[in-house]
Amino acid sequence: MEAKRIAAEKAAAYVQDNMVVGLGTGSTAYWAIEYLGKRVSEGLNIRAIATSFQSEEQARKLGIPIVQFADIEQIDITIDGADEVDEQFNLIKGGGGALLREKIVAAASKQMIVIVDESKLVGTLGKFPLPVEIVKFGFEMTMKKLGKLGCELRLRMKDNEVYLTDNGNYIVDCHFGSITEPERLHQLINLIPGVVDNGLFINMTRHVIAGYRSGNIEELV
Ligand code: ABF
Repeated sequence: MEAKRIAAEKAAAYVQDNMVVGLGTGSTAYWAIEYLGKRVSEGLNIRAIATSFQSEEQARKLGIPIVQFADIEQIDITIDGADEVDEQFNLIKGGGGALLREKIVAAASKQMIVIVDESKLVGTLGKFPLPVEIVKFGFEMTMKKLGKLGCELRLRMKDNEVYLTDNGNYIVDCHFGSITEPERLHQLINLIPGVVDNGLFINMTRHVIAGYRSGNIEELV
């Protein structure tokens, strides 16, 4: 927890007055939202867009003003976590189920800071199962086609029910083991009818902040 918290605090310090801020999802982004809430209570003037109902609720409770896409031209900075980060800053995201909103927010942002603890830094992506958001209609067929890409896959469940995203879709967790061509895989997955998007984030960030259990912080740019 400490490693996530210190990375989040460092990232939150990049936020300046009058910025529109994208708020990530997950236990690392949680800390960034907490720090931003503290800074807002001390007078920082920002507007924010959240990547999940959960983060939006947290932000509202802290008094961070929430806006919608109709209210803004673009997002100045987004701070979000990740499940894996490789040396080229390609990411796997979506373990928390918010990958689609996270990608829409990241794509609308001038810059994205990714905050992780050291355990998320990897040489090659793929040990963490890649989350793929799919629509309900025909999901069995969509899953068959995903399986043909060479992964072991599982429909995500929660409390004995099929897990539903904030967008009312399903998530399939695809275990590839090793993803040697992330950009190509990203394209192949998104070409399958029924797939909404997948958790590979390619060339979406140039700034990663990693917290270490030792208390050190590494900024990769
Ligand atoms: C979000 O939260 C997701 O994209 C990712 O799945 C997850 C990271 O989790 P945590 O910060 O809780 O380790 O950023």
